[in-house]
Amino acid sequence: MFRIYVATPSLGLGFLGSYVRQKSGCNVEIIEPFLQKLSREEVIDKVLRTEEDVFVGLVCYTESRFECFAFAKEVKKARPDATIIIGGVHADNLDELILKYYPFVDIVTRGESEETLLEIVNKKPLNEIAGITWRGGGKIIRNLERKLKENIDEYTYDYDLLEPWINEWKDFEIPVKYQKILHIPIIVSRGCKFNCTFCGALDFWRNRFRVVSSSEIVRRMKDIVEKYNVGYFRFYDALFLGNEEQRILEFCEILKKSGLKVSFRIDLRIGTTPKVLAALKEAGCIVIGFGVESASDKVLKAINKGITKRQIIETCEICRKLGYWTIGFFMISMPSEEKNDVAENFKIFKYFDELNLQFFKIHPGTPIYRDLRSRGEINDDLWFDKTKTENEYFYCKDHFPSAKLRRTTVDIMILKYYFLPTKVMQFLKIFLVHPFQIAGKVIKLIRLPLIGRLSQ
Ligand code: B12
Ligand code: SF4
Repeated sequence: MFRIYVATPSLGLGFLGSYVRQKSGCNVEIIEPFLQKLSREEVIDKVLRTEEDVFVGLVCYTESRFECFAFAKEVKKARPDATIIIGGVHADNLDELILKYYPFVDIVTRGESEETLLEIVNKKPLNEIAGITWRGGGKIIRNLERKLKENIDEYTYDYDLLEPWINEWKDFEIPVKYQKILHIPIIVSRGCKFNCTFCGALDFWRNRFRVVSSSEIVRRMKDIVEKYNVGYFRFYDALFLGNEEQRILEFCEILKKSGLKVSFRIDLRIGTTPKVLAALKEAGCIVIGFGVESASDKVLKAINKGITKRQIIETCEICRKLGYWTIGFFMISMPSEEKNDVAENFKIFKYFDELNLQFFKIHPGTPIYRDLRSRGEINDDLWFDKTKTENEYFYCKDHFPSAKLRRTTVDIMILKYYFLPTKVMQFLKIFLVHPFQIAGKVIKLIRLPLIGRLSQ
């Protein structure tokens, strides 16, 4: 199973591979071409050398969709007997169209896919497998939806599938002193209880939020520390433990009692209470990411973020007092945003230790997309027309005024931010430990446009 050009090991593939291997005993190989530095030809060669029945699964994100399909096409050409399976968040919404546009794709799995993939690999008749869209008798057939499991403790992630290169993975957004210890990515929940209009999480996880029990999370952490001598966990959950106060306090208590001494990073909501922030700090949390998106109350309201500029500042100040390293995730070109709203963002950057800036892009399955589609202003052909990819940023100009801002205007604002004395000092410190990382960032800074390219 493989995925294209992403620096973080795929969490989805890890869960799928682990489950299928545990339940069927078949051989599973996860290929991360980017992390393993493998060329397209080398990956295809691996497929060609496989002697048994070949099931080739590909992750499909909106951003990587064209590479994903180009790859699938080449694999099918090289190995016509291979079953090409596409899964992941982009495919979930466009299953039938993907099969219509791309004859080399055999099956699209919709939503959570551990059970679905297991049944495919076990060769259950395709018409009996819930949650797939496939080809049968010259037609595209959409089977019934798969019911989600209540308890996700059973879905585990076997890191040995990522050996030996898992030890090379690093979270570069954190303080330098923590970059010397071994890192590992982890995720312990599925879904989100909020409904920001630009996000597809609610739709993809069928309006459900599920989380692994706190005692099981701590057991997994202990196990990973014993096996890999890891000292730093990056939790990739959209919001750590759903941002539920009681659940987080219980987790901190169990972690403390376990005697495990590790550092970790999580994402939380702006407005999280001082009590929760203090408990997490005591338990070993050192870095918190906040999905801020904008510092303009008007924009925050338009995207249904449910937070205010005042709360952003208050939460950052509490974090500063507690000694956290904070990362602010911002987006530019949001609905209703104008030039002065963008300027608001720049005023608030100083409250964060690290920033992650992106230009807003529209995605299928999001409330914004559905709204525009229902008004006839956009249609699904967009996802299949390569000439329109750049337009994903800007085609909604009438609705998103700041999308009209020239890229260079925003890039200059960013450059000014990165040349603030505090930022220059921070870069210098990191340079002493990781010269190549900083050299890479500087090259990216010089090569405008900047935005969206500064994150990992
Ligand atoms: C964690 C996360 C990340 C991590 C990814 C970690 C990783 N390497 O896996 C990081 C921070 C790297 C990340 C980056 C981005 N992310 Co993100 N991310 C998430 C998040 C918060 C959770 C995903 C999750 O729960 N994973 C857990 C596993 C179990 O789920 P999964 O990966 O989806 O895999 C399951 C199924 O999708 C399916 N499946 C997946 N792959 C395959 C392959 C096959 C063959 C099969 C059969 C099935 C299958 O089965 C898996 C197991 O059930 C979601 C939001 C949310 N709450 O859902 C957004 C989300 C997935 N991300 C999103 C986006 C936009 C991005 C970025 C483009 C952001 C950016 N502008 O840079 C990047 C690019 C990602 C990329 N190209 O890889 C969007 C996706 C929109 C889209 N249509 O593509 C989401 C939905 C949030 C949103 N804003 O709407 N992300
Ligand atoms: S952006 Fe984050 S908080 Fe908002 S719905 Fe998506 S995952 Fe949830």
